[in-house]
Amino acid sequence: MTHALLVIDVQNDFCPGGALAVTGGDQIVAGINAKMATFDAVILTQDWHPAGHSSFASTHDAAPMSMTEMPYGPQVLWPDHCIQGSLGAQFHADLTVDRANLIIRKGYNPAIDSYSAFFENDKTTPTGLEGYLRTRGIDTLTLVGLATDFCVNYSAVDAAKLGFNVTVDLALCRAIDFDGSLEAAKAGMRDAGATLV
Ligand code: VGL
Ligand code: ZN
Repeated sequence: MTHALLVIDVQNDFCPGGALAVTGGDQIVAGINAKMATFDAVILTQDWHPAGHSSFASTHDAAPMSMTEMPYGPQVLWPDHCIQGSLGAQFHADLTVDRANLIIRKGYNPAIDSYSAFFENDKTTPTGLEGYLRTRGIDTLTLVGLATDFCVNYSAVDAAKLGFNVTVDLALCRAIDFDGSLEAAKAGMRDAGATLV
């Protein structure tokens, strides 16, 4: 077994004070750092949107957290967040970024959002992470980070569908929890075959 820690989007905009703040998002940083040493590999994801991204409410003159229909399906319209090069897009200052073997950026395609670390929201455009994991012989993943009900959820479901052994450490995740999204995400991750601890 080769076991990687996949740290999802521990960035300033998802922490208190950020543009899309997740309650308690900063509380998981020390615990994530402490875990890193016990894994064969550490991989970070970084939400990385161009200004004017199609997932931003401002791009559509719509209200943040409203829904829209994209060619690939329904899409939540978010406040502007994690704009490439901005302070909000940087990792939380206390995250031990130096331990990362790989940093994978996602959401850079202007027309398609990307919650999952594996595929954009069209569910077909790959990020390349699967190839990295397979060529390194990594077969087992533990997921932590932000937000439980969006990017952690989509990443865990895709990883399980791709055949990786997946554990989600909920104590080291925090949720947006919007419209029942957290309970739905937990059920969906379990259904996909992920283990929630
Ligand atoms: C995320 C909404 C938009 C996340 C990213 O990291 O969960 N959520 N972009
Ligand atoms: Zn985003």
